[in-house]
Amino acid sequence: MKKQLLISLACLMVMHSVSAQVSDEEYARAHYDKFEYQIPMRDGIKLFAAVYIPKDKTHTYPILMQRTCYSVAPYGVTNFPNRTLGPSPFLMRDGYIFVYEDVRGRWMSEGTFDNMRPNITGNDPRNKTAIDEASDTWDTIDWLIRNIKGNNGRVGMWGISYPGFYTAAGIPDAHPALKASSPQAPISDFFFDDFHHQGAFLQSYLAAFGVFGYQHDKPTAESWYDDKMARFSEEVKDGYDFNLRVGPLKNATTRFHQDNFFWQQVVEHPNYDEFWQKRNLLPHLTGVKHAIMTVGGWYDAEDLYGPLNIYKRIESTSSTYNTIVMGPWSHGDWSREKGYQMVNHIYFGDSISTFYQRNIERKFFNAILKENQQPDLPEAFMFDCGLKQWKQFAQWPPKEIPPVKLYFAEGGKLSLNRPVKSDAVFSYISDPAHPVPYTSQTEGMIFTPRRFMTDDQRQASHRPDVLTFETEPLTDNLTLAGEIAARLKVSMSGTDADFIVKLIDVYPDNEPNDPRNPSNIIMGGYQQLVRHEVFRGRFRNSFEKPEPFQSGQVTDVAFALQDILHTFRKGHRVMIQIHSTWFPYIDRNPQKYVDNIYKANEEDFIKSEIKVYGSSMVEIGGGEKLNTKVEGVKK
Ligand code: PG9
Repeated sequence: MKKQLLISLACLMVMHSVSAQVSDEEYARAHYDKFEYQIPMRDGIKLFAAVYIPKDKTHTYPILMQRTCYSVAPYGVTNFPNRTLGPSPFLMRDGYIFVYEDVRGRWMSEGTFDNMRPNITGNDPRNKTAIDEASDTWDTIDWLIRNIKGNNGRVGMWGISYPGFYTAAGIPDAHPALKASSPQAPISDFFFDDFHHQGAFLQSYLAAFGVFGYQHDKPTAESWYDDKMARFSEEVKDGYDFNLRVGPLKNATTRFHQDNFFWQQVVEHPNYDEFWQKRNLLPHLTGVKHAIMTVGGWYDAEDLYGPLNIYKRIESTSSTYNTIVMGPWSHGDWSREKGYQMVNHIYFGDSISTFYQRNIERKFFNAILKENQQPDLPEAFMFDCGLKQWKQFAQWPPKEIPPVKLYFAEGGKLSLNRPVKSDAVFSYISDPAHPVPYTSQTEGMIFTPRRFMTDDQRQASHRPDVLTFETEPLTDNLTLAGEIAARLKVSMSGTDADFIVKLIDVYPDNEPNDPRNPSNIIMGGYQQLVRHEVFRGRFRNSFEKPEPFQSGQVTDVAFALQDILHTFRKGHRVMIQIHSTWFPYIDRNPQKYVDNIYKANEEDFIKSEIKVYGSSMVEIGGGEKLNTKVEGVKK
């Protein structure tokens, strides 16, 4: 008997080591069968879904679903993706029924696409005509539960970025079988994430419009917009120079997007009007009854507002299990493991994504969907990007970390928690013809910029149109946590302006270089971007009703930068930079007030002397809701 036991143990170990060596695709093919369905929605439109079902029929399984505008390819029941099924290899091996669905109007699904389709509040599941992403999610789940054999009646959803939005958009009026949703890097409002930051347009997204601005005329497995993307031919090596030569955004319309319905909508709705407000998901996230785990990256250049505000909104309107995870990641890094985690030049640690996948995400879904338990996870699982360690908090923002106030003093000094005499005036000439580059590295016309989020700001520090303030070297570690408010007092010679505020971690001169850096960049004195935000000054009193500045009049401009958790180590300095152009990350403000910057003419772009008064300051943390005091957005 003992001999047999030993033999079977040896076989098991061999099988395990073999299974550990097979690729995710090979594992999926060996353990899952694939099916494809056209699922009818309440209005008769059919949505295409690819369903992967475990071959082992001795168990029932939860359903884990992703809804996407980016295609559920590969199409065909014999074709499997060359990556894991589901959010991670761990969950694929734990056994789930994985469902991927093309959303309405995209790829193999019928219907008409709408960016961030507005949610119809209280959309009664039996209402036959009113459809939105919540009703499509409800109808899909109802059909799956009734038609997919071997499911255990419990459904989870996950998705990153736009699929993160669809996960969050499925939360209102959720189907009773939906028990666990994990919106990851979710978009919540296109006026504050992706295409805009607080009213300023992200010109670096020009090349992305092709993906979202054309309807397909019928369900198709082939891309119908590739030719539109080709307009930004890859030989554009320097996006700064290319965009500067494009000139005013009205030229972008004629050159690239004349027939792009989404571009036309962006151009015709430059303010936070009803078009954008009804696409804001946050007002609909009330009375949530199932478990939510929102995930994001501290260095996510595309969707940072979304995860933080979806978590906070649900926390303030619902009593359900609601948690947040924020790691040292760029957009979607947590779904990939390269062995070590870097964002541009900055190293954060080894196997951080694997830690998250195995110890956080897997625990969340298995506890709720398999064990019908509440997950043993903290309210906020947050990575301190300065200490490079995970921290757990009972609430976010944390009240236990004291707030920090930063005041601007003469001589480029930044005063820590000590107000300075406020009659100082700092000024610069902002010239749209010579804008501040958003990155120290040349980048072409990319889908979206990412590396700049931890980029070195030394080149910006040397520019006369950038105000730079920094503390003395810290005598002890200083942790900054939570929301950030910039409270500026400004005046200008023009009648409009943007304000970019940046929080920067300045490394000591003796900081060693990092061998992992392919560019072997000098890390001594590196000025690492920690957090930035852009604010289009015309929206200072209302995002819906912009106002010009009165030339020469001292005016308050207060706005929120997104949250951080960053310990500035002993010997480092804290730095703040302020400037008014950041190109081509954001479009240039003419600095002469015009009703619609997308239609401004060359002659509207003027130099402007910007003054920032000494009573300005930046405030970090303290737990109170700084955002609500400064963002001026109707929830
Ligand atoms: N949020 C990402 C994105 C949306 C729209 C344009 C460009 C990027 C994403 O879905 O990947």
